[in-house]
Amino acid sequence: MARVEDRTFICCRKQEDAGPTNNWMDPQEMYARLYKLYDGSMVGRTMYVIPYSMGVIGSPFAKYGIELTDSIYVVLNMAIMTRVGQKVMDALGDSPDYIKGLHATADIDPENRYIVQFPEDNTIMSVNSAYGGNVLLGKKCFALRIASVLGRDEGWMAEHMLILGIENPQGEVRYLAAAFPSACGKTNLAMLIPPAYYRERGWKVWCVGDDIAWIRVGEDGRLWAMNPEYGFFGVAPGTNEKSNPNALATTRQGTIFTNVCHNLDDNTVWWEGLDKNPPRNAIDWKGDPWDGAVSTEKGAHPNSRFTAPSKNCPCISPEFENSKGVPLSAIVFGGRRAKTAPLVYQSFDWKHGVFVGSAMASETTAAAAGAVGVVRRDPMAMLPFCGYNMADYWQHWLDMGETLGDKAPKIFNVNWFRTDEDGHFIWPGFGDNLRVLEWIMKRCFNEAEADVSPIGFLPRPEDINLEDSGVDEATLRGLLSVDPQLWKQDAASIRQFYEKFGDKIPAELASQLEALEQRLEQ
Ligand code: SAT
Ligand code: MN
Repeated sequence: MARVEDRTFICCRKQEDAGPTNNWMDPQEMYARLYKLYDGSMVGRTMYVIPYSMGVIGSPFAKYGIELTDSIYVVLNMAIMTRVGQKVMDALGDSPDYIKGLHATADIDPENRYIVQFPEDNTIMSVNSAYGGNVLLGKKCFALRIASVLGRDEGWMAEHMLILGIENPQGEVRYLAAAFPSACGKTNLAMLIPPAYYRERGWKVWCVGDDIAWIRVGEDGRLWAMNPEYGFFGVAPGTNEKSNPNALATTRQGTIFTNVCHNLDDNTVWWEGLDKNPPRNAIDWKGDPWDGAVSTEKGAHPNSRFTAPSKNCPCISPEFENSKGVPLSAIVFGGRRAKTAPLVYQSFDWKHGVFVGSAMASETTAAAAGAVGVVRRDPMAMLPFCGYNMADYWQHWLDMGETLGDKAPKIFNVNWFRTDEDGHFIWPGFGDNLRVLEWIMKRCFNEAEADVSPIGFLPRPEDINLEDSGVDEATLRGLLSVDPQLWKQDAASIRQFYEKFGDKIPAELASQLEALEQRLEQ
């Protein structure tokens, strides 16, 4: 039903290379442990061989994998999420240059569940799980954990980012990539529908990807991002005609639903937050009879999913199949912060932007187990997905900035989740987030002003278009306010987080933190 971070390992020879935020075990020890679990586990089952491509088959930026599995569920999901089949074998030819993946369902025993990356062997092994993120090995295991290591070695970046294009009334399309921790609405932002005011004036938003971006320096010296996936693996609960009509439309055909509620009357699916008419004659996600009018249990699992082909999406970008990807004007980080982070700010430059990404954080919500309002650091939304030492990963970001020079995209931070004294969200979010993205894009093309603050460049309230939004300028002023006391606390918590990495912390980030502390004092 979910990824299991405590059972996910990075097994490279030196523990230091996995870093303090990954589970580690010596590769030989781990192989020995795993072989015992795999031994005999597929007896009597069907072995499936899935050749798959991350990226457009045959393109110089594609990378290939072969996954062995005993699960037809994995086969059918992989055939939606990635490009699969003979064409991949043809493109690969005799080359040994592919990622080896082995998945065995075994007894789905949580005590013996392992999701293991061997970055030095280009190998992934997964056993005793049947959940997408643990078994569709092209996704988090390959396209993020293994690929982040390949990116470090080969001079590119594998990031946990959506990619979208914003078309203005002049018909220019400008692209951004954005990283958010889970439960911050990445898929919704990737498929954003502009508010009526914007639609009437010709604005459009194009989705290139909702989860993973492979990013390279192009021939023109700019950063180009492509989505290596071929489908969406989206959370079902909460997806509805208001929150994300494009996602709903995407699931109208060729889609696999996992752990949702099955309406037996009309053979459709249902989940909490789809509409206010739960089915009466249904089977819940566990397979038991379920009546939405009387049941106190959930019909769908909170992490129930749809697996849908990207090409079904009404707003899929015409550049989706462009193997080079799209040129990035902006990189956006974000999180869920009730008070600290303003609606949007821009970093002073690339290095400061890397600092902002390294300090990314989100406050826990009531939706997850544990205390509410606790700050969790999730740098670049990569904490569970970086295949090597996170401090080295930050250094790689800094190095990429050196390569890019003045062609580097501008880096921003957004927070859609500021709350008032009663805990209500102040900013309307969803389609109205385009108002913020418009300012971001204008900043990238020197078309908008900004104020200097201790944390970065802030929009002046008049720079964000509030026409028809229901938000007044005083409210916006509040959303953009920066409380130095809260920021001093945050800086202290960043300092504490950095200590985990010892002297591996890039000197540049240590001095960025000091500079922030000094600006706050002033
Ligand atoms: O990790 S999954 O791929 O299952 C879903 C996600 O967190 O994006
Ligand atoms: Mn994700």
